[in-house]
Amino acid sequence: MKSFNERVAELFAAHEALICRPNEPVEGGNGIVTRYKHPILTAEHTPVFWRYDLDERTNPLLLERIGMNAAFNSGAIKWNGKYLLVVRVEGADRKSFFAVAESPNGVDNFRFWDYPVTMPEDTIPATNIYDMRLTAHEDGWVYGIFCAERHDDTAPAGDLSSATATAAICRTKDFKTWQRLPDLKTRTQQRNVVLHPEFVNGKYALYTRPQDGFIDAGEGGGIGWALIDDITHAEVKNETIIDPRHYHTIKEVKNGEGPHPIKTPQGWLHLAHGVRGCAAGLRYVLYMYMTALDDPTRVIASPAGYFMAPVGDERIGDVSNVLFTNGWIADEDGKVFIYYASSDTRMHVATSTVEKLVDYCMNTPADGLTTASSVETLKALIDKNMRLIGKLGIRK
Ligand code: BGC
Ligand code: BMA
Repeated sequence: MKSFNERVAELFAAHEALICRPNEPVEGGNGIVTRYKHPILTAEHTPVFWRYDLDERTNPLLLERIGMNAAFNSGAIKWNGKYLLVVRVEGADRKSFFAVAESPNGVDNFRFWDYPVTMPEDTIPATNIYDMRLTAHEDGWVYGIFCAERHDDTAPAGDLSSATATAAICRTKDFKTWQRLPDLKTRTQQRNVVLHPEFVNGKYALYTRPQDGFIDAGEGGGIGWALIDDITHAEVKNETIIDPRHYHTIKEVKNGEGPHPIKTPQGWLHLAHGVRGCAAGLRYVLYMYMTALDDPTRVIASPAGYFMAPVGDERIGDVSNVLFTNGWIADEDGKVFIYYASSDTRMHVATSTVEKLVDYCMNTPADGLTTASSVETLKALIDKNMRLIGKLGIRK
């Protein structure tokens, strides 16, 4: 029979082995992004000392006391040379909270800091908080905008599911102490609100996602944009839709900005999620678009279809058929680390470069919105290739 201390040591050793497991790129793919073999964070990556009471007197059987369910939808930032994620960790009790995990190389060895984030409340406390977007703003603060969810008390008695989604705003300079600012004031509910990293006309600028209800985007037409006078009392006064939803596309039902866009010489590079409905429920995929440098609201490239969709094990989880992203990091050398979660369960990384992603956006045909148009687009590429294939003598 192993002693209590031996069993504790085993728990720590197994956890350490999981965290230090090297990740490796998956060969093949479409040339645009490289996926990695292992998820970078799961519930099992949370520290042993979050889940177990390590005192033999109070936990002689060494049972798990606080279950962790998932580690997903993470904000991302490069900080003091480290790849930092502000992870949405969800306990077995269905409450999400934020916790920082850091890696030396962006693809493996992600380790949670010892304590989760203590997020101050706004005047009305939230029941649940999730999906933080991080922005190192030119004003010197790092902002986090996330969704604060509260029960909708106007719902009929007995309806325990109606809720409200509000954009909550906080800021930090060290990821340890977080200052909470008042929640965003807006005409509608909001999820997927993201702070643009630069002032625009001297104002803070937000990507928004107005929605009629907690789930339904309704008349909220897509990804919006709003200029904010005072971030410490943020209010959306005018909102324009910059990337609309459209019938029979990957963003028919909903869409939302992912992390804030990356500035490139060719324009702002955007990563977003699009949702469509089907018999199996909602299907979430990632897509990209670009906007003009001199006018971040003007779309200059809109490649058709999804950029990444769930594959293999990614398809299955608590909310299956979902890829979601709210974090990416562009290194100085142009390498891009895309942090995405699969099926509301685990975190992954995929890598690319700014050059490839801009090429993808600029040169992938746009969506013609009908089958006939898609077939014409396809035939144009085949025609071009047929001439080349003849010349190259690739095919007899
Ligand atoms: C969940 C989110 C989800 C939202 C809308 C919330 O209760 O925590 O993950 O996006 O509902 O379905
Ligand atoms: C949402 C998002 C995410 C989640 C997704 C799928 O609306 O805000 O939190 O990943 O649904 O459940």
